[in-house]
Amino acid sequence: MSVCKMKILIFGLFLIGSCTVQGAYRERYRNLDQPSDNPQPDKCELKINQLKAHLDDKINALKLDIQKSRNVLQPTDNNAELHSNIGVILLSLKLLAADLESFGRNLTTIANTTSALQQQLQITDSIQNVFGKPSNTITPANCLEVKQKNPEAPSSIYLIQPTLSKDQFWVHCDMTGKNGGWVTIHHRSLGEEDFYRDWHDYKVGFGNVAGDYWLGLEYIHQLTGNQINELLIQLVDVDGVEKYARYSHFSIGSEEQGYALKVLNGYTGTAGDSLMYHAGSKFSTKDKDQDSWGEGSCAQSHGGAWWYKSCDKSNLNGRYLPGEHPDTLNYQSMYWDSFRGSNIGLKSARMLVRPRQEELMEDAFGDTSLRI
Ligand SMILES: [Ca+2]
Repeated sequence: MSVCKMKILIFGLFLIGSCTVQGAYRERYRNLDQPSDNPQPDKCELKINQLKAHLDDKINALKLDIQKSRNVLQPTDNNAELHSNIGVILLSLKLLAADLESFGRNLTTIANTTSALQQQLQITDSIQNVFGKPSNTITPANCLEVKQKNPEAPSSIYLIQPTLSKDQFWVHCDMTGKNGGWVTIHHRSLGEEDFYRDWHDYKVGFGNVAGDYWLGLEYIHQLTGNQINELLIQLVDVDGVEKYARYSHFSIGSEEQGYALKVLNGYTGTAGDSLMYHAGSKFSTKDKDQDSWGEGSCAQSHGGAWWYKSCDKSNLNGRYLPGEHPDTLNYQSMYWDSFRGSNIGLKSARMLVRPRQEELMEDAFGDTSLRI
């Protein structure tokens, strides 16, 4: 074969190879440049798979071209320049083929990722179909934040996450009147829930958040442990008389601190102060005696769970015994000493907390719009 023929053949081979490669790239751009009227993951995945299959065919065709070239273009003379050109062109074709293979592998990865994304979207859709779409905003830390974000928010059950809490949890928020934003931590008005329970139950809470319930010491700590809160206690006796006790400063400690009533101050109200006696005391249950009565267990003796000292001037987790009861049951009912005494059980009681704010303290003093 003459040098001239060889050069033409090489040039032709180069054109063939270039056309094959350029065709493959044109095909790629043609596919990728097509307008996407609906970029859904399933359509993207289909398109990628089609493109990959097409490129695989092109790569295989190119490999065959290269192999044929090797067979045809084996140098037969000692033209060093020609040999060198052949070598360079073959090497370029090899590199192009390698690039295409790499490109194909990347497309495979993209296809797999797209498939996984599609599955995630399907799972998310399923969850949203059951629970509704989540809010784009951060979960409120307490009911006051719920109220501030939406002044028209009604009294209801809301999901909150205090800054001390790792998890979200449901609470009842009282949004009554302009001074709402209270988290209900304790509520009894039906007497259907057993409140004579152990430490674990008082720690994690129990009852129906929409009815009679105890929020749980751990949650109360998370709500009140790192900021000044106020506490509102609402009481109703069997005659329907309503009283309240309000404390401008309220906080309970951690479990390591026995969920002690570590901050309590600033009483105002109409029910009288029957809680200050308990300030500083740890919480006690029937199976965890942390009171200061050395001879016995206040929780067992008085049938409840409270910040017993030795022992109590209030017992809102005591037995549900509305009205007057015999002396043998003295101190055992849900009572508030400065309201109706220790031998008359109340009909309803609620305890509510919210972050303390000066303007709310002034406005809400004696707020009669709050109802149990
Ligand atoms: Ca004791």
